[in-house]
Amino acid sequence: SRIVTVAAAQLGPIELAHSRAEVVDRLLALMRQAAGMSCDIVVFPELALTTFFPRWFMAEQAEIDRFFEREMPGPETQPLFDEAARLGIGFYLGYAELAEEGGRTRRFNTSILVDKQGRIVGKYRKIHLPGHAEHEPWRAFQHLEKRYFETGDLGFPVWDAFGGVMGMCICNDRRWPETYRVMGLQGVEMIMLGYNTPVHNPPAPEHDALSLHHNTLVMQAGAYQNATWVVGVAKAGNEAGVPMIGGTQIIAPSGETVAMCATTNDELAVARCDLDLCTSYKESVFNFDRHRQPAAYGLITAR
Ligand code: CDT
Repeated sequence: SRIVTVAAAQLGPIELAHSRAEVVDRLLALMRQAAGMSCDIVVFPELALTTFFPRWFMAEQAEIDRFFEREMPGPETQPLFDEAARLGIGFYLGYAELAEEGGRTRRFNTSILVDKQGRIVGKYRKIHLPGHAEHEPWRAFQHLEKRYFETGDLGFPVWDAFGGVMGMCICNDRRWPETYRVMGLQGVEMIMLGYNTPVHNPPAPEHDALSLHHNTLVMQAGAYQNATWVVGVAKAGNEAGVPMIGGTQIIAPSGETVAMCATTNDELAVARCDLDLCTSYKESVFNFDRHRQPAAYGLITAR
């Protein structure tokens, strides 16, 4: 067996007034709890350093850029890397990334994977950006990811780390089977993802009562159909008056949830994940080389 002990570190709300230092202190507390439970890695949510700012329309770029990190690690996030190295624990962290690339400023909804020595081993930029690009005042709150971020340009890579094949995605990506399959085709054994999901979806309020069901449904299906562990981590609770789902959980390659948070606050769900549990699925029902029929799937990439 190849055991990776994982802590899914759910966060309760982060308010607009909370400083980066206050949030990093919460992340450090969860990281220390995880290390105390002999975890190899702690997984934090999407945009884990600030409130979920796409819920507000902001016209001034300077106002928007307050929520972005210009360097990673930067002065306020360095303590996470130092403490991870000291404790010998890795982490996944979602944050808003501002990068100067090709002579222009680019903004992405990003996650990184950091090893037990505090070194960044992987970076992912969110590909499926939900919501809208223009101010829609009829909504109770905005979801302006299409305005504030560019579509990720790094694909869905996987990394050899923590004794296995690791992958990342972010929030809305988890609803799309292609996300898991592209990593599945690279032999992924554990997909880590963070999310910020309002209970209420303004364009489709008829789905609201099913938000937790859909969360579990897509992650369990992705895990089973691709013979991989999935670690899904929420920023939850009533944030700036907007209720966000919890439902943080760790899912085995069988599709079964093996650990789950019980609250919508800062809380760890911990599981000893045997990466070798992927093998029987990868070699039988989901032996891709034997059973997939890519010649019949052309339409998926044709449009
Ligand atoms: N952050 C993020 O991607 N949230 C979306 C909101 C739902 S829009 C249906 C999500 O897919 O959870």
